[in-house]
Amino acid sequence: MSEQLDKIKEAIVGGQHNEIEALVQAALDATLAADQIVNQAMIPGMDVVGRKFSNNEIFVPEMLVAAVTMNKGLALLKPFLQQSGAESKGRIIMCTVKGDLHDIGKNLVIMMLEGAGFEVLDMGVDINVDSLIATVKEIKPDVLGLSALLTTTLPEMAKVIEALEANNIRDEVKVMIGGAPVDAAFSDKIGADGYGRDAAEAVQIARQLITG
Ligand code: B1M
Repeated sequence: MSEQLDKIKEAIVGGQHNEIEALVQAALDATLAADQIVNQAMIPGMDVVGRKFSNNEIFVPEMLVAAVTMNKGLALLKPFLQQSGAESKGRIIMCTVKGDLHDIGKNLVIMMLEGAGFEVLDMGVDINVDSLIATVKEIKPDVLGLSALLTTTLPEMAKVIEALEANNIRDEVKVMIGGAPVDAAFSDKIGADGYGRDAAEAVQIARQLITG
């Protein structure tokens, strides 16, 4: 069992995008759970990629191929991560903040939220404050979810909250934040309503924020 997870992790690290689907399918066939494949093989693989990048062992192109590999694997797992189909538990807008192109974590959070019955509008990546405010006014979501992976884009989250206040709509929407450099202290500091460490926690926080 762990050999299969090891192979998937290695495929992510090595950017083996032609092999990942067969490996993931083989793991599913061996009755490994989708969340186990994601949390015990794919995300740890991305962490290795990040460490290698920090150590100058690999560069942006390799990181990009690892991301392609990850996305292909996740696409195959998506139906297994989403087995709800129940009526909407609430409406959520999700995006990655301005200046930040990382979307794998955001997409994983969206998959889990949808799987838990939330209706999610994915605005994508590199979303500026003005278009976010306009969309919040139009869609009136219960929760606004912001993702950031770069320390340089974290301040964008605070800007969004300031803009909600300036537009007098701060009380109308809960703000949930997440991403590798985000923590509870940062969330408190900028006045967010909740912080999710990972996709599973994001679902719990969204539930709490909506049900009160
Ligand atoms: Co970039 N990158 N990257 N990258 N990248 C990191 C983030 C980095 C830590 C790598 C490193 O140096 N070790 C580093 C940031 C350093 C820092 O700011 N301190 C970095 C850098 C520097 C860069 C560039 C600047 C590199 C360059 O060009 N010189 C550049 C910036 C581009 C930009 O955004 N403007 C860049 C580019 C890229 C690629 C495009 C090549 C690619 C992204 C492709 C894509 O996303 N489509 C990429 C990748 C793949 C990574 C790493 C290796 C992996 C990220 C990832 O997908 N992780 C990353 C290193 C790392 O994180 N280990 C790195 C897996 C994902 C499932 O986890 O996104 O953390 P994560 O999401 C988690 C939780 O954080 C949480 O739940 C998710 C599931 O558990 N979560 C939320 C996320 N959002 C949430 C929202 C919530 C709640 C929970 O509520 C709303």
